Amino acid sequence: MARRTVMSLLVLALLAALPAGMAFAGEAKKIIRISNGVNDVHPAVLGAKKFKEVVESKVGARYEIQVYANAQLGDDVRATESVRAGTLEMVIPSTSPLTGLSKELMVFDLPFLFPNSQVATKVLYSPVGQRILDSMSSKGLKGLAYWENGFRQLSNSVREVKSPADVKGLKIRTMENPLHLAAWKALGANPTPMPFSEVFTAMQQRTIDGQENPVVVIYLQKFNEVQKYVTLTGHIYTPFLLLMNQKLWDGMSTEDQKAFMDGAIAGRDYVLQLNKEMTDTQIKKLREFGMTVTDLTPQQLKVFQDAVQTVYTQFEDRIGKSLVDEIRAEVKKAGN
Ligand code: KDG
Repeated sequence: MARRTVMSLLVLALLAALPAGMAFAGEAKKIIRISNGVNDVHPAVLGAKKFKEVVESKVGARYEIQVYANAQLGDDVRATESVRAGTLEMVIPSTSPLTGLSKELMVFDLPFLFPNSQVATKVLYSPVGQRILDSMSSKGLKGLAYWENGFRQLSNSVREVKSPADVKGLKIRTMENPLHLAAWKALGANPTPMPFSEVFTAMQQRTIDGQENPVVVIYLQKFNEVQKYVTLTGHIYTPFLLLMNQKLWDGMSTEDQKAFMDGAIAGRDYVLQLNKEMTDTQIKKLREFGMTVTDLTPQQLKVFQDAVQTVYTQFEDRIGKSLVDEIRAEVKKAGN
């Protein structure tokens, strides 16, 4: 047998003996870029860094995780399209701007659906929550986990809001989501959808009066510099999705997939912990910065809840009535 043929056979035998996905010394690591729209002090980005730490501690010989904040690789919709196309590896969008892709995700946009974060996480981690996450695979996206974005609160630069009457006529930025638009219209606002990266400038230039986001976003993105009033409406709880290109996931070894799942869960729990730790202190700090932060009484909150009930009937068929019922039953179960 020619020497060259013997050499080739030896190389082939060596390759077959290597565990799947193992890299040769010196072989380039696979770069996994994760995109998010918030800044690098936000829990989602810190969670992504935790994900990096865990994944690289297990399979760092083969993968390098790179975290990109501030929508550097595109806002939620664009970055998610890049992940689907395979030109970006991972993204952490809110569910709300992705409802054009999956109408089932809109179930989480129903106002006042979850009473608190514990119930929300129980429902998200339940079989029905997992089914919705898994259904992303039909869109070319592997859903690794739900992470918490959180309860959204209204901020604005015009007046203190205690009732829907105070919302009347305010130009409020919403995420790109028809249900959010309908809910704010029902409250009397003049809502306008916009990607997250444009929100600060729009408030600064007064093209919008306000926006709605969890306290950690309002505080960490320094919205207090361009907004005067926050009302703790907690009107919608938005999850983040930790998504990967499905083909990339399918091509990974079981060991690598496990390392990525471990990282996803560690990141998820870290985000929950940070949100919990940060929210109350940040409300205090926003007050110290001179913002008027308004707590609503249960009666005041009920007026908001009643005013947006119409969106349930308006969107039930679009989301799927059986899914809405299933989620509401799961909410009830989780609250007991
Ligand atoms: O990538 C995440 C953020 O861009 C976004 O989802 C944050 O809640 C958000 C918003 O209001 O757009």
